[in-house]
Amino acid sequence: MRSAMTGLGLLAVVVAAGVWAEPPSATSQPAGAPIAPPLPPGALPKKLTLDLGNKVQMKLVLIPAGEFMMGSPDNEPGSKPDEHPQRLVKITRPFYMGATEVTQAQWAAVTGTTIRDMQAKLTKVKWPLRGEGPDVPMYLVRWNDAVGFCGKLGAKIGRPARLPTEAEWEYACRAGTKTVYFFGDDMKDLGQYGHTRSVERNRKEAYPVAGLKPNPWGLYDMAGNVWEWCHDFYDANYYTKGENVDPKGPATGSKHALRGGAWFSFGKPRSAARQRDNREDRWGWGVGFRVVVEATSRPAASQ
Ligand SMILES: [Ca+2]
Repeated sequence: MRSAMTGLGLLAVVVAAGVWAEPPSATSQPAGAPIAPPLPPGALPKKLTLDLGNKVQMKLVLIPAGEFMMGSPDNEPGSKPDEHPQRLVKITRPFYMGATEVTQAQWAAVTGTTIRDMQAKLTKVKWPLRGEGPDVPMYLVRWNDAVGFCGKLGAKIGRPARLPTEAEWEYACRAGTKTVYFFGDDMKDLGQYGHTRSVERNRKEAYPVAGLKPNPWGLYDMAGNVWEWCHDFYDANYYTKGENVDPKGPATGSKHALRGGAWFSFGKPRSAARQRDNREDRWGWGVGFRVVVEATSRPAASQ
């Protein structure tokens, strides 16, 4: 029955108190592309739960529009030049962000493939699996793999899905905070919020998602567990160029931005810390992603 439903493109999307069925849209949209007028503040459900089939769900939380100071102050201990100067960035549209990193169960429900399938695709280094299970975050994904997942997810739910921009990621991570971490300035509290080897030195694999406390906006594992791909090409100097309203990153580049640190990181997953990569295998066992779904007044397919 479920496969027949899928064939008809009738996949239920559960939103807060309501349920509707809708046809899928053709593709995902580029980051920030106009989709539909945003609803007035307060009119959007605070949470979105997507039914992906096979009893697999994806929970997302509403991130409000707003503005924040992106980057770190010059005197923040451990900060890097690519986080400077701090700049006021405006996010003009609310959006839904995955409450967790995409899990292996969610990956399988959307793509029909497993982490072992992805492992078999590795060509340069045959990394062993570093955590396997339905609630373990998906990794061994290149940027293109993550974008492909978002496209399939968007088609499945009938709403545009994509990777967060780097600005959206940091805005959501900070969740209104101005401290080094979203939980304050003191690294000693990291163990309550983030999985890294700074907390558990001998850890050998990723953790199931949402095992620790979320950030103030309900996002889990924004510090640690797996690195998270962002939409943007990485450019250390991009934010010195005045791109301050819904910035999407450079138009071209050779590397993409990563955020948040991973379970094997010894470094400090400060909210402003940036990382990047283009290598297909080097980071494969520690890089995953979370998705953004556009918050629109109507499903994209009905526009
Ligand atoms: Ca993470």
